[in-house]
Amino acid sequence: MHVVATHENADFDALAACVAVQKLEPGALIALPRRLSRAVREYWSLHKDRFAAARASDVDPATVDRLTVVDLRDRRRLGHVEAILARRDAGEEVTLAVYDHHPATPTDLSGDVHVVEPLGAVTTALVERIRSRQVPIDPAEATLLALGIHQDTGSLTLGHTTPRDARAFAWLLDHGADLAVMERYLQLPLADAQLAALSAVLHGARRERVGAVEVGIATLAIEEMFDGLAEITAEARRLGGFDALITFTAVGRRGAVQVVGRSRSALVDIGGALRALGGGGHRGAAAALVKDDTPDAVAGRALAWLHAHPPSPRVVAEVMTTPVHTVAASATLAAVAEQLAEWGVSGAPVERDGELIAVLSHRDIDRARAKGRGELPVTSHMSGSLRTTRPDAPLEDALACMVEHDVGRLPVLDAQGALVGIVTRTDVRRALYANAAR
Ligand SMILES: [Mn+2]
Repeated sequence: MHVVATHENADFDALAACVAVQKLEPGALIALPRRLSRAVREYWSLHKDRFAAARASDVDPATVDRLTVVDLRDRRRLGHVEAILARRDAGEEVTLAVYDHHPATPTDLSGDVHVVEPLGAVTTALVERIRSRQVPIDPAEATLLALGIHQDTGSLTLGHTTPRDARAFAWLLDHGADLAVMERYLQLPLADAQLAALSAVLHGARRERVGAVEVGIATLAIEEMFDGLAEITAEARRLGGFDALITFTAVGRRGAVQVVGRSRSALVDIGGALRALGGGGHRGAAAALVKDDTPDAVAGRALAWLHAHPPSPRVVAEVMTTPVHTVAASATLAAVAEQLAEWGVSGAPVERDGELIAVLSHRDIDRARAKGRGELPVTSHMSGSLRTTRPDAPLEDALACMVEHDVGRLPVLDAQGALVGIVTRTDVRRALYANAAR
């Protein structure tokens, strides 16, 4: 018998990949883990009669001669099929296929068929095979496969999304994937227990400075495990404006701590921090289950890892323009316009007696000259208050300052107050787009 297995708390990418294997290999049986994520459980209760599946615990390991694992390959997280893997270790005829898109861990399985690619969703790799082998799929199947890609890529917006994910998704739309059904399962309203936990996380999270970013740490204690801790962590990170948020939830009295982390993946490698706790995941989304410990102790270990691997966001000094040309407060607007043209810049800080008093832009000057005031000194047309930044300030802070005060140039002052550079909209944009591509 051919069995397809995936990780506990199966999400749509995991379930979709199982079904995709079944499309490619008719006769394969999906061996479900003990827990499904909340949205997948809702989906499954309405669709289970469409697919050949059983609980992994109901599968007799002695009957299995082929095992395919999808959306993971870390053996520590495959306890529910461990008996099958043990038979393979013992030299019995069990072939193993692996389809995954997670970063490597030391306890990874190596399959006879081994497909591991850095895709946004592992479902993408399987959809590509369905497509190239021209395996027919119906709209309901297309919808499930599209849900897998949708959920694991944050609807094609998360940093690890690839053009291949988008192409596979488009192909599924061509094959009848239903957006209304997808929306239904991607936008489940929170249950009461989840709303209470979300509010507790938002109110109780403490903000920890790690390097130049802010990491939220929230500890919770609940009587019984409920679904959606991952959704809550993701929502709380977004709503609370954290660069990363990790929730540590003590479940019941057994001393197990469920850890869920979410981050802006370009900034913080939350997967690395949670792998250090024995968990798994991506840079932006990860989870771990730690037994026999307390939330505070586990939080301490996660923070220690992050401090040892501090996120290094780009700082102003990396992108600022230097040296800076300044103009004298006593100069006329017309003279400054000439200077700016000569320097090839569109604005400059204004100095009086060696002190920075304002920033003048080409636009300010054009406006004044249009009213025939070109011969007035620059001090007559300086608008707004002076905003500055520092060389070691995170670029995000400089960007926030520009947006909040609607200014296009920030003079950069060192700790002694000396002007060492200037950062412009162009500089910030260049860094912003390069960052997104990383
Ligand atoms: Mn996945």
